[in-house]
Amino acid sequence: MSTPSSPSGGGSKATAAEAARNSVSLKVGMIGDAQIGKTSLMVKYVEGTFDEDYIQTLGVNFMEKVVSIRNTDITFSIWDLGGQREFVNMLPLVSNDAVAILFMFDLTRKSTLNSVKEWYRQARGFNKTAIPFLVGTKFDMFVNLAEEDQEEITKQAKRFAKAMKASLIFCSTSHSINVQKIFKIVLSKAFDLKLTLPEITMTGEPLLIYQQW
Ligand SMILES: Nc1nc2c(ncn2[C@@H]2O[C@H](COP(=O)(O)OP(=O)(O)O)[C@@H](O)[C@H]2O)c(=O)[nH]1
Ligand SMILES: [Mg+2]
Repeated sequence: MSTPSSPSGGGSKATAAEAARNSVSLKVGMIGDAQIGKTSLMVKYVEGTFDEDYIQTLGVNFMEKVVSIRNTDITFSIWDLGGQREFVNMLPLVSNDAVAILFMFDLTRKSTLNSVKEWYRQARGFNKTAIPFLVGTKFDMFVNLAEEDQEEITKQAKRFAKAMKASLIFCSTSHSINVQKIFKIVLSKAFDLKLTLPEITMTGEPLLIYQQW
């Protein structure tokens, strides 16, 4: 009996092409209070879907997404920590070895922005080199707030981001605002790539501030 054979060397060619590809892995941690939209953002970025039903994260969620630039496959591994204080002992799992940490808050709940201070202090204890991001969620609801409230939260978010030397991004997962861009900026910062995304700095707009403060 003869064994099936592939046309001259096809198999080995494919292997050579594969070997020419580089692959790297990028861990991104997501941290912040409960109910601010961390899990939603991760699922939206990885699977492209948004579900209004709230499922509380128990402990830690983890998802992967591969993006390719030229001949490099980049695997984002995204770690999302349950916001309840009892999960704080899992903070090292999310923070350790992360290349970037998204410190997240709900743009419609100021208390969640105040919490960022403590989240930042604790996460920095485990990881001093991760590239920090301050990410405000639910921008779709934020625009319905009174103008003074919008201004105050924006001002404080800018102040925090400056102090953290963090990029500042306002996003909406439900309305697909700035979701992809967060991870584009992570990528550009991690690999020192030039990015041509225009910044958005005006109050009332979905902020995108990622160059120098
Ligand atoms: N309007 C609006 N609701 C959102 C958005 N992102 C998340 N939510 C809702 O906020 C709630 C909490 O979301 P979840 O991702 O579970 O928050 P987590 O506890 O931080 O992981 C859910 O009911 C989501 O549907 C958003 O961009 N806009
Ligand atoms: Mg969650």
